Amino acid sequence: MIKAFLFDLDGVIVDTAVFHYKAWKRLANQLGFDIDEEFNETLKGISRMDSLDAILKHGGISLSQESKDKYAKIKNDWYLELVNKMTVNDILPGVEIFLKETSFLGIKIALGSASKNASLILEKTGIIDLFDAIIDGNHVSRSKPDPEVFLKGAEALGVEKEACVVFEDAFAGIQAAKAAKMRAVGIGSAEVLYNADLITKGLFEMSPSEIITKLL
Ligand code: B16
Ligand code: MG
Repeated sequence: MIKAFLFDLDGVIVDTAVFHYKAWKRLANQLGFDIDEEFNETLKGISRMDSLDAILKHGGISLSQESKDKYAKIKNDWYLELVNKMTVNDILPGVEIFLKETSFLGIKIALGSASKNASLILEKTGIIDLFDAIIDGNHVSRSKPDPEVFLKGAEALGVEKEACVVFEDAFAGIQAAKAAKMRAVGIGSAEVLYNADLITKGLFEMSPSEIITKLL
């Protein structure tokens, strides 16, 4: 029996990866090096500080914790300039109808994101009320692939983990879902997300009922 759907944010509900990329690239350029789109792929689903550590390593730079905190804040301010311009038009195709149909089926909905800006993004895009629980980077101490974010989501919804389905676009996110003993739907390519139970290109491709049928 499936009772809850837990959604990652970036890459599943909205495409904020492009904003993260612009802001991180600007920071890297200010520090005297560059990052490309291929490197940016490795940052998907990774927390802000872990992303900064990976970028600094990529640029061969070592900084004190104080400087890292300063640069993480500068990047986030640039990122928020872009997030603050988001509207309903930034929701990925099929997402709104998928969430409404999920709710109609009596299935609970939670967000399970590494982002500390998740609530702001859901407010800007006008879909925050469709979520029964929001677990984000402000509520967890361990990043995906640790299952903490999804286990806390199930707990907040009052649903046992075996009855939860996770929707994720990042390899680390599918690993987190599997570590939580949940079913995982990968949004993206089967080559990258080979550990998912089911793969789809996006929430526009299958209805919630079709997904449940395929998973059971
Ligand atoms: P913030 P998700 C993740 O979102 C992004 O994929 C990742 O690139 C970002 O570093 C992380 O959130 C933290 O975001 O700086 O806003 O706290 O895919 O877990 O929804
Ligand atoms: Mg993601």
